[in-house]
Amino acid sequence: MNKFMVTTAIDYVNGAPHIGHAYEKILTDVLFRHFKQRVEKTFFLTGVDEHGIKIQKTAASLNIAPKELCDKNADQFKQCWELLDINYDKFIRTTDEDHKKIVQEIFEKLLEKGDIYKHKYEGLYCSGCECFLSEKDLDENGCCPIHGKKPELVSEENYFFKLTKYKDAIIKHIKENPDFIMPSFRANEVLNQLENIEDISVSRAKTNVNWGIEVKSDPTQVIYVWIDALSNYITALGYNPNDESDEKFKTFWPANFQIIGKDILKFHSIYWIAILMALGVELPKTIYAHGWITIDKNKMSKSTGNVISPKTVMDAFELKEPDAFRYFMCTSAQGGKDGNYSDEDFKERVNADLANNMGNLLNRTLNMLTKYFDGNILAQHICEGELTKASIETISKVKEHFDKVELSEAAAEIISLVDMANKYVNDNAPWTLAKEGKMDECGKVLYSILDLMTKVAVLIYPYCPNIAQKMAQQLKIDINMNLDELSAKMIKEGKLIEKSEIQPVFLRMDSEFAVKK
Ligand code: ME8
Repeated sequence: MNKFMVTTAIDYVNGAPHIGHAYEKILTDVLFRHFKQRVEKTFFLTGVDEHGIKIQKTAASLNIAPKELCDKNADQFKQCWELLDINYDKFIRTTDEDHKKIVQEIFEKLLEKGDIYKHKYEGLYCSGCECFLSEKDLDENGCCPIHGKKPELVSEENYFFKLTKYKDAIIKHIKENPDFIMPSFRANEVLNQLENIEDISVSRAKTNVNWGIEVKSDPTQVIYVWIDALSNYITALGYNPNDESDEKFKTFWPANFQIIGKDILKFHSIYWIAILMALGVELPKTIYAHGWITIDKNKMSKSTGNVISPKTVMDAFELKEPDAFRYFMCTSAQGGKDGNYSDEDFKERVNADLANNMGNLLNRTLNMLTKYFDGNILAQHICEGELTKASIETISKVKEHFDKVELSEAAAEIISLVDMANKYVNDNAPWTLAKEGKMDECGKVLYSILDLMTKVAVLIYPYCPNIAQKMAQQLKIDINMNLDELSAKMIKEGKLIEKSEIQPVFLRMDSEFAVKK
């Protein structure tokens, strides 16, 4: 792999970011930071989705212009990602002028090709999903099963996209590429949905929806918000349907992973893929659908008042760095399933894994090194043993998990390496060896643990960049190294640390609760 590109869904700006939005951006950032340790050219795209009836209605209810709402909330998303150390390369807003222009061109191209045609239509529209639903999509009360609201009956003359034309090609692509939809259990879901697809409406009459991108050749219509939003993945790179695309597009497209929530898998694995096929653009390598985060096992919703923001959590626990929250989010669900946030689980897991297990081990070992060897690594202590073998194996296992977006599983491998080192230190009791005057043996035990911690620091870095940086400072390694450079015997002979330089990498969290009881 010589380049790596990852994208997130772009969030609707009709509200402030919550921990569900944060979950996705954190997963993506951790994935990105890991691949940055393996690949030279990388690109991370995220942003916000600003058009559509949902934003129009929210702005109207607040008595402000849609653009004002978008500006205010887009800023909140940006600030939130800064707080969480989300290291994106580009933050796209669908109100960006260059995005709007290319979306218009994409629409015209599909019209020209005959893949878009005009058609009179009546259907049930859910503004929450921003899509038409059929009777069989509704629950027993005639409501949208995701948003719990009755869809509106809409009758309009719209433009339609010939989705059905691409049905067989999409089915074939999914069947022939087992990594195309991840986790693999979601592929069947999509294949089932494909059985019943129809052509989709891709514009709305401006008289009904005016907050959107106008159809260039027919200003009475605005482009359907999902066509606008999905196109962001290529407009952000400077794709041009009529002319040569920018260097960025040529370098980074197709994306290696497009990370989205399970609720919008249909839009990504069917609609988006059909659009790309129609444009003759290469398909992304993998669409990865993550599960949903609940709070205390309840779905987050404005009406129940349990929507919490990452800032609320960070403030409640007086966290200055987002590492603990990032770590918790990545370990809160396995294999693309749903996860849950609770204050108790958060506190318990990060205290156990990051403070007691990882942080204390480093702290104890460095303190012993200063106590018995004045912080020096002696040539005769540099050795390879069972911990070296386990560390090197862990690097491969972590890589394999990341290849499948198994971030919780990869973290578990790192923590189990730390567990092994904790057991090793207790079994070998360097303090007893020192008491008995077996200084060479003692030095080797300490070396083995410290050298293992270099692997732990680099592997945990994508999850906990600040903690890892503090570990690296004390172990005198460069945290920005490539995983290929991470080998045995990273710690060299000579002075490693002064007692005054030793600092805890993560303090146990006590205190408060973020979720109102
Ligand atoms: O769907 N847990 O925007 P959105 C986990 N604009 N993920 C969650 C979540 C939760 N509780 N709530 C939301 C949209 N998400 C469109 C996307 S992409 C071209 C356009 C995830 O603000 C959700 O699954 O409703 C989605 O991936 C993302 O947050 C944005 O959701």
